[in-house]
Amino acid sequence: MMMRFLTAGESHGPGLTVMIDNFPAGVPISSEAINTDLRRRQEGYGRGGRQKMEKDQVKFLAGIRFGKSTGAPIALFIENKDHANWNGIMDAEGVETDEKAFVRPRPGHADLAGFYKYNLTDLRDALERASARETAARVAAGGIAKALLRACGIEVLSHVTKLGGIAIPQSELPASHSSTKEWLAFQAKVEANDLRCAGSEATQMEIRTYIDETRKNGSTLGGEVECIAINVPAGLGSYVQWDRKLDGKLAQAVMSIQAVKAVAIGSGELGGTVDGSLFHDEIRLNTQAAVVRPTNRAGGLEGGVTNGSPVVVKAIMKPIATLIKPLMSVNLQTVEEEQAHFERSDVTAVPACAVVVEAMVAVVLVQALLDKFGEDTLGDIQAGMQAYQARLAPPPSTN
Ligand code: EPS
Repeated sequence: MMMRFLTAGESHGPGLTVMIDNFPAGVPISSEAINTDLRRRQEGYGRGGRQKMEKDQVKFLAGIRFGKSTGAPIALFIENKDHANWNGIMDAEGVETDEKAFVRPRPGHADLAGFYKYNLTDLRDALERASARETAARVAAGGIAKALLRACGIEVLSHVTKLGGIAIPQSELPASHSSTKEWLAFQAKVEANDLRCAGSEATQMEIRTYIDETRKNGSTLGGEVECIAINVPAGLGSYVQWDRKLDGKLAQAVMSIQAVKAVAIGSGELGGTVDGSLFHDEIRLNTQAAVVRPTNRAGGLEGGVTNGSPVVVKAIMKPIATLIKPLMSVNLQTVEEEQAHFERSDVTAVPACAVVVEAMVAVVLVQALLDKFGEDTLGDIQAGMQAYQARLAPPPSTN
């Protein structure tokens, strides 16, 4: 059985619940690291009013004892502080009032899908569950996954590469083959600004100004983020069957994030525009006769299997569908054209999306790691990794 997680919870319900099944015993887990990620997800220039109300904190309900996983299912809870303001609307029991029914679906959101699929008369049920509030639960699950990866020497990082069509210039981006130390220094630099990007002050200013203008115009912005997992051993995933290819699994997990519309592995898009000699990463030997890959356009994956280079996943987020100046829609009660519903929105959540991508990538890497090295205890996994790495001689190294 593969490690997996499920979430439950509405955006304005009492809170979000996460259940993680098949997670190994003995993994050191701290609420502090998870709360740091939850805070990172709430931040970022362009966020809206909801984030000022919430102070997301994880509560451990099961599966963790004295700071370590026990092997039992892990249950987590994150409270929605805003729930207190939704009395009479988000009650689990009682009688529904029609007056406040939400009947004008937002183009780009799940509202109309909820009407078709679940026969909803109040589209709130779609809004509540499809809302990106659910990504807080994913980040908590990702925090548990990251704890295991960290114990195995793997770190998952991220940064914003484009926002509202403004790209961080190539010269300001990191080289994809930097050492671990360089990556960690890069991440610290990214964390220090509210766009979570590597851009210069001038680039950041340009982006912030564009976000401010878009807010005034009543609209929203999307962008692109990049997630990098470093020290991932070669050999995770498999090329032998379509549903065992790790690039495919990563794409599915990242594409499932609210508002993500495109996913690429490494420099995937470049592959459609240059010839093979400019795309593929040469296989060379360093002075210690270890196999090295001087470039990483493959994003650490060849044949759906990790190759020892950092695993690089890019995600493109569309602009948030809830617009202050709404697009046209149809009132499903009166069957007349009207503007779509507006409640509250962010101008952009691209910096937050980067943190959510980290979480989803971490979960998929944990699944692949457990598939290769067993899934019962951290000690067995670490011993398996050591023996495996000893077999890989000379070991693939990107440093
Ligand atoms: C979000 C919480 C939501 C939105 C946003 C993301 O809270 P509320 O609906 O109460 O404002 O701020 O989600 C959307 C705009 C959306 O369309 O899903 C969060 O916690 O990330």
